Amino acid sequence: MLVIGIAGGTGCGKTTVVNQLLKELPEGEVGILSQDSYYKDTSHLSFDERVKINFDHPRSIDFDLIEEHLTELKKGNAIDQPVYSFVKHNRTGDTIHTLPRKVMIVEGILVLSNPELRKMFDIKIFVHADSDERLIRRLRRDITERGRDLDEVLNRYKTTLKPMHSQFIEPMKEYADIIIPNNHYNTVAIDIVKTIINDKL
Ligand code: UZR
Ligand code: MG
Repeated sequence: MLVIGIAGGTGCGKTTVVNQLLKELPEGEVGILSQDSYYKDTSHLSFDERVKINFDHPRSIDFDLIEEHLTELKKGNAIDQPVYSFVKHNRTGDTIHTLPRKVMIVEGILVLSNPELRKMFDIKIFVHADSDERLIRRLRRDITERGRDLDEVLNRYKTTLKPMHSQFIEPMKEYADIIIPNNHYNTVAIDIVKTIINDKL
C-alpha cells in the first residue's frame, strides 16, 4: 500500500486536488481518509460550547484514531470512518465504510503536524495557495456550504485560523516531498503526482 499525506492551509484546494486525482486514477485503486472525519467527538458539549472550540489546533483532531484506522487498512482490513457535520460541529453518528486500497490518501490541514502519522506516509505533499486566495475561497465555502456569515468567518480567520496556520501548518512545508503551487488550478502538478502514483501501482 502506498500512503500519501496531503496537507495545506484552509482553502488551498486540497479537496480539489484529491478529487482530481481520484477522477484520473483507475477506479477502485485509491481510497481516502479525510482529517475532517476525525475531529474529536464533541457530543458531551452544548452547541454554544462547540462553536468556541479551536478546530485549527492539532489537539482538536483524534490522531490516535487516524493512526489506528490507517494501521488496520495497511493490514488489509476495512474501517468505518466517522462522518462529521460542519454545521453541527460534531460527528453525525454515521460512518463511511472504507476499504483498503493500493493507494490511500490522507488529507487535511494538520495531517503533517503529527510526527507519528507523518512517519506512516510514503509521500508527503503540501498544497500552497496565498493567504488572500485561501481567505476568498474560505469565505465563499463557509457562507454557501457551512451556514456561516461574513462576520463570523472573518472573526474566526483573524483570531484563530491565521495564527494557527502560522504556528502549525505553514512550518510543515519543511517535511513535504512535494509542494504544489495552487493559486490557480494546477493541472501540471496533478499530472506529476498522478505519474508518481501510477509508477507505484
Ligand atoms: P479545510 N471546521 C469548522 O469550520 N467546523 C468544525 O466543526 C470543524 C472544522 C473548519 C476548521 C478548519 N476551522 O479551518 C477547516 N474552523 O474546517 C478545515 N473554524 O477544513 O481544510 O477543508 O479548509
Ligand atoms: Mg477540504
